[in-house]
Amino acid sequence: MSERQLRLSEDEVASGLVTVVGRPNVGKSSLVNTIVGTKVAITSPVPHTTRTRVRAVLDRPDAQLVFVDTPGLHRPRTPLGERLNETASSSLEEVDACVLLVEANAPIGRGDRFIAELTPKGTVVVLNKIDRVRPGQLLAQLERAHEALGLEGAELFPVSARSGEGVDELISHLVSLMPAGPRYFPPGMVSDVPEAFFVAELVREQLINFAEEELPHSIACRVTEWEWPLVRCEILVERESQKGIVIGRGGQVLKRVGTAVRAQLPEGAYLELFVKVEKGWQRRPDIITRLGY
Ligand SMILES: Nc1nc2c(ncn2[C@@H]2O[C@H](COP(=O)(O)OP(=O)(O)OP(=O)(O)O)[C@@H](O)[C@H]2O)c(=O)[nH]1
Ligand SMILES: [Mg+2]
Repeated sequence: MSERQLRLSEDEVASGLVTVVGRPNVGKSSLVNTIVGTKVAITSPVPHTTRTRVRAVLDRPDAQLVFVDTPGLHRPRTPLGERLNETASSSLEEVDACVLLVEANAPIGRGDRFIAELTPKGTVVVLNKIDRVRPGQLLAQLERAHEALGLEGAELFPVSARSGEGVDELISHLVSLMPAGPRYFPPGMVSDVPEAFFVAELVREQLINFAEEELPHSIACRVTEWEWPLVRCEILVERESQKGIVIGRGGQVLKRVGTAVRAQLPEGAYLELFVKVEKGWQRRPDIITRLGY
């Protein structure tokens, strides 16, 4: 038993907030999903998938860690991009640990270093996607990470959010960093994302995966009616021409999206999808706020 555990009082465990930050697309949401063992955040091969802060709970007999998944930090080009950055950087306040995620299979560059400079002292560096590199490459990348990030003495953990390799070691280390405290979330609660918001996210995830190159950023989804099992979800696009792409020939795209989302919902769900044009919403802070971003 460690010294810290000896100091725990009866209702206390190792507990705290762990914020996960990094460039877009490095695998933050995938890692958080793997850590908590269920899908709490949507993921995609396209950058800027996550638009909100998502809290996900890892509850164990000896510990409760609340992971905070954040939007990828980047050089913003739209008011939406600025909002995403604000959400991510404000998530770095008052954390018990910070995970800076970088990729094992891509150069660690200025974008990563910029984020490293925003992180608090004692940040844990995680090299993700090790399933994509050979052992020799991984060693070289681990060496480069220290230098490129400028985080002298930072602990480095190679993982694969996809295969789960290295994730247990990372979790054990993070548990060891937590102070003693109460459980902040009730048993069984795995995330703080409201159900309706999550369904809208599932719709957006499918659209990102089906839609064409430029479209993902232009799509926003929101549930407008929740009369379980009836769920009505509105899909916003920015231009009239994008409406057709989202609907697809003969409604094919919407149909595939609906089927894929329903497969992830409790049986009997009846999902209605509508497409609406909200001109240039990415550049309109009032709409960005209304969408919950
Ligand atoms: N091969 C491999 N791919 C991964 C791994 N982790 C994530 N990915 C892929 O990387 C892409 C991005 O993953 P996300 O989890 O959405 O990345 P993110 O950092 O949350 O991205 P944003 O929300 O846009 O900032 C997806 O296609 C994932 O499937 C991994 O360990 N190995
Ligand atoms: Mg994400």
